Amino acid sequence: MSTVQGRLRIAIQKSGRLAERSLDLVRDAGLRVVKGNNDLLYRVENYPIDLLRVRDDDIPTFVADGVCDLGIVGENVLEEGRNGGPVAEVLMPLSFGRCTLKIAVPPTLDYDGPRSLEGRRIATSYPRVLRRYLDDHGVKADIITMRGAVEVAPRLKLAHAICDLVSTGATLEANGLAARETVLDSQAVLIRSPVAPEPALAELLDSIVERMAGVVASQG
Ligand code: PRT
Ligand code: ZN
Repeated sequence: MSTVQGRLRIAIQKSGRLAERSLDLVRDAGLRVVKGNNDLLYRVENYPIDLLRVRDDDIPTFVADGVCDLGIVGENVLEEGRNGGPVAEVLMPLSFGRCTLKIAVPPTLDYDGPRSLEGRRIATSYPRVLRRYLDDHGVKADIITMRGAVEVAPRLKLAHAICDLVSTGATLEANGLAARETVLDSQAVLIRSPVAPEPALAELLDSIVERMAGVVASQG
């Protein structure tokens, strides 16, 4: 599908925490990005490449299905999206967008390891990743899925604990929650489609990946 227009497609987050750094990486790799006449698509003027600007949650599927050839997304989103279908290949970590998916609890919950979560209710935006973690630790707990504002769930008595992304820890602290377990360490990664591009674009794709690797390496 990516090949119908004779152009490669790279999926990046439209706006949010990864958007700017993703665009920087593309530019540093030598791609001259120009805004198209719509917000969704930016064009690269010196190569047959388009940037598809979407919500980060859509990126793993677009790349896995071959709608896009490359993508930049957080490992947390990639892990949550795993559903037994085709998967994008992780080419390299990008050293930005670092965060950790953690289980955090209020001081009122007597905590002594994952077993303390048995029979409890945990609010999260990452139900699949959390379920795998709980299964691995032999813990049976109820998961309630929230799209945002997960950190307020204990105060509203919606849940006994939360499982959410943490970077500075300020959000947990502001909500009187203490981090107890690390479920997943995450950063942005470059992913590649399992669907091959049209032959005329294969070499370009490899060279773009190589240049991005060079940029990442030079940033130490
Ligand atoms: O609109 P779209 O769906 O594309 O964006 P989004 O709202 O889903 O994601 P966005 O832009 O918030 O985050 C994009 C990616 O950045 C995430 O998927 C992570 O890979 C990465 N990232 C890095 C983070 C954080 N750090 C982070 N701190 N994503 C979210 N947070 C949130 C967290 O959920 C919590 O609410 O920030 C808060 C905690 O931050 P601290 O600093 O208070 O600990
Ligand atoms: Zn999202």
